[in-house]
Amino acid sequence: MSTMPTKVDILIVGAGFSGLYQLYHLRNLGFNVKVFEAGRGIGGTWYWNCYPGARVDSDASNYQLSIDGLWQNWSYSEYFPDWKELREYFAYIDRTLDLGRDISLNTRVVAAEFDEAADEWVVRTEKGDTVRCRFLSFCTGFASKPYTPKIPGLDTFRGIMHHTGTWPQDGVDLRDKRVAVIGTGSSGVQVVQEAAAVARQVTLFQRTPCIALPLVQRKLDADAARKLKDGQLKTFDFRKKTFAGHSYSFTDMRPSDFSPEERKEFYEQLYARGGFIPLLCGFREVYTDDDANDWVYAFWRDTVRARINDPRLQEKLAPAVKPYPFAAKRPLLEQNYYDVFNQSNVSLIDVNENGITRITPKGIQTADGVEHQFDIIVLATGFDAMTGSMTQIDIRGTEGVTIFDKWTAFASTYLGMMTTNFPNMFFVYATHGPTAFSNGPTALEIQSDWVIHCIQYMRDHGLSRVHPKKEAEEEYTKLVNDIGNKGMWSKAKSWYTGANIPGKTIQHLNFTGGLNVYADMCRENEEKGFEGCEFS
Ligand code: N01
Repeated sequence: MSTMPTKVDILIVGAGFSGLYQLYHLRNLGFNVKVFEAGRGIGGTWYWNCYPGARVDSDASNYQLSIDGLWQNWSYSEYFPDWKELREYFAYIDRTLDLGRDISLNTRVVAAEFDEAADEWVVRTEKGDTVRCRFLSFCTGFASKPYTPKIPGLDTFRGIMHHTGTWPQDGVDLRDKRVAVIGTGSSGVQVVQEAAAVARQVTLFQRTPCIALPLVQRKLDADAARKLKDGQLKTFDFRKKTFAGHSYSFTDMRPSDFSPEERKEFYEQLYARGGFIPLLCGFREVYTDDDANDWVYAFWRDTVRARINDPRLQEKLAPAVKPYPFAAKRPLLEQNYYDVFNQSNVSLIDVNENGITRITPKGIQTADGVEHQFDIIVLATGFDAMTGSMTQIDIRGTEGVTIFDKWTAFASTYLGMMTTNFPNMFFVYATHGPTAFSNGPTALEIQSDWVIHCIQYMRDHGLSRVHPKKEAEEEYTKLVNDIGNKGMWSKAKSWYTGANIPGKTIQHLNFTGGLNVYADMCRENEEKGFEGCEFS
């Protein structure tokens, strides 16, 4: 791959979907662009998250870039591809678009400082290399800073212990092992399913039950793939016009339009279609109306309980009383998660009743004094999401302020892509974008197009510096938080609001008004000459 440059027009940090999309387009516009990637391979999330069972929850036709010449010759073999196939897709992107020559792998950016005299960023890597660039684009995603809770004795464990977000590239064999999984988010659920099939014993340490919807996996044979391809251009066009960037969206139907039996039948049909369909094609009122939310939760709970034999586990996994509003935490997708708890090799410890007191050399000790012995401990404990991907880097803008200093008390951005005092710096699929509420490729393409056009505009107008006006940033940040407050996201503790990280300010970190609304805002902003930005 690429040799280390000393100066480029644009430096992109991260070789996931966003980084590759931007590299391709900016290079075609004649800019000198390089990508620095911390991993030894491209793929971003799909490089790091190679834990057993890792799989995307967007469907095949939506989980791809819309670059012409790329989509025509690629088909996934499953409707919800796993990490291995996603890596094959990334390799295909690399080959087809000849991107590798501009990507430096194994190159972690640790610091960046804005040189005010030159209007340039000076970027430093972990190995001590320095590169100057006019524009700096963070394509570091929303989940690149893993979170590990400070459990006493963590470093004393003598078995194998890994966080799902930094899983060893050569894998860990779970066969016939005693496996502990801490965490019940998307990562924990996927590991449990996979481990249950091969491990001698799987013990899940649960703090909060997750609300997982059926994935409904399907193989995509040649005929199915051709059908998706026939509709692909329509999919790319339509997905930008929907709330969550998928090729389906809410209808105008309300719970009151249905009798209780019809309502149930309607949701059964949505469940049978799988994925996020029940979430995004059901009643929109679920997000604002307590009764509608209660009804959908009860439907989910009863459907799940019917799959679990043990009444104690029914109550643990799908409690009678809803633990938080339906969809207030990110819903996840499962294949046989609830069924595996009927197996004799799978058990659950509720840490609210019997907390983890320490990790020991042999396993995990709980409050009742029992030492549970394990060969492998899987930390599926999530991420310092959204802001963490950037605040973990020493980024210094004008006046010596770091992004960590600026965002620690309260994150503020303009359009979820720029922030004042950090000129010529962009970020996408991150803080204040439609990020967690959208299909990745749709959101990052909308945002990246805005970034690319802004850079192009500056070149065309002979400008060397841009940053958002303070008032514009304040207004946008207020909008993000005002819209967020109208939903029920604050009624659950999750990474949506920073509540999963002890001490982190609780705030709305995503634009929850809908990707379609966000896309319109970006388009109008661009039509008005990037209103709210200050150029010089
Ligand atoms: O992380 P999470 P994740 N003791 O934050 C628990 C994407 N993703 O990696 O709920 C015990 O959701 C914590 O408990 P609680 C996707 O967007 C996608 O699973 O806070 N438990 C929670 O259960 C996803 O939403 C896929 O009470 C502790 C879990 O750890 C996002 O990444 C796959 C604990 C963390 O869940 C993050 O998902 C993977 C403690 N001290 C990830 N501390 C796809 O399928 C934390 N927990 C595409």
